[in-house]
Amino acid sequence: MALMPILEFPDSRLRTRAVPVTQFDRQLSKLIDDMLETMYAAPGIGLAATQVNVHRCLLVIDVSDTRDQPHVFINPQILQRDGVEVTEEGCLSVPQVFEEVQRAARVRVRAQDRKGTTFERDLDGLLAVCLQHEMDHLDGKLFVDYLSSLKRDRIRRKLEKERRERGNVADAPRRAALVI
Ligand code: GNR
Ligand code: NI
Repeated sequence: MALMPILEFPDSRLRTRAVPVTQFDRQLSKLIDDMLETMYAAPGIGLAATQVNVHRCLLVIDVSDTRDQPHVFINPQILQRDGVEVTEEGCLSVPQVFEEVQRAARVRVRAQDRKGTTFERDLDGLLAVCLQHEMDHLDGKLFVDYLSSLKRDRIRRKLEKERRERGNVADAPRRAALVI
């Protein structure tokens, strides 16, 4: 297993659109395990492949308090959205920034598991919000895109300044508190 570096806004690679996963092999299984390890270590409740610079339609989530209920979604598609929910979101690719975002409260998703088997699930609560946040990453979209351009520019300048002060070291230590 290995930790993978997480790209940070405004890195243009976060704008890449992911392409479908077609090979359900050992290499995919290792990527999933590395993404789960990276998500738990960060710590975060979700991670999209885009954030670790792998531009494939794949994401992992664990919203459990016990951090022992991993979910893997490969080639996810939302079949139905219902209701509206506003949640204060954070993102491992936009560290230390928390803002309210409005999303569907419930979603029906179709996806594949690590073996390639297709399944459908109804999600609500944080799991539904997190799935939508992760699926945005696969489309090259970030939660700050829902904010005003003024706010987004402020966030960009703040993160660029912090990065300069850290000396532009891609992985200088910075452990955030678990973002929920
Ligand atoms: O850890 C995370 N917390 C979170 C909180 C509210 C809504 C979405 C998220 S996802 C985020 C991890 C992350 O950046 N995933 O892409
Ligand atoms: Ni994110």
